[in-house]
Amino acid sequence: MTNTNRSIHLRFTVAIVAAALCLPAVFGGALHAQTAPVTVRDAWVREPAASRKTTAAFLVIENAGTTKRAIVSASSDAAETVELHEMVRDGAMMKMSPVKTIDVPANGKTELKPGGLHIMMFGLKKQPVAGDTLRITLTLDDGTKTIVAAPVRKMEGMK
Ligand SMILES: [Cu+2]
Repeated sequence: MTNTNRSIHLRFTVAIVAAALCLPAVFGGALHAQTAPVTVRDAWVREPAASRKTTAAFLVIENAGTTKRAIVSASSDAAETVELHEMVRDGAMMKMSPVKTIDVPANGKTELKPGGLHIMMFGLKKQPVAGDTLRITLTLDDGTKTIVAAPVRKMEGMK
């Protein structure tokens, strides 16, 4: 009787240890599978006018996966506040408006560009000039983060 109980208890302990050992491997695998399909390219930051503490960043985000993804937030150590923005028509004027998310379709891409979607940076800590590189972190709806190195460039005309 005592022996049986002991044996059951031992087996139970072994099962828990096995589960604990397996979990990180399974979790890590799932994270990797979700993270890999989303990539960012052609990131850049508009050089702000000398006295301005605000600028915008642009990039192309591609999703090679079969699940729609979305950028849910952005941050940067170069700015106090970073927001996701779009340009919307207000009568004859275009004005900026914050958006909650920027969708990236499955097997597709989303372009953030002047006159459209962009990443808004407020309260720049150091005045960025052409040639600098700012680091921006994008957080996706699956919780993964992508760090983007965005060179600062002068705006070439208006698009
Ligand atoms: Cu904006």
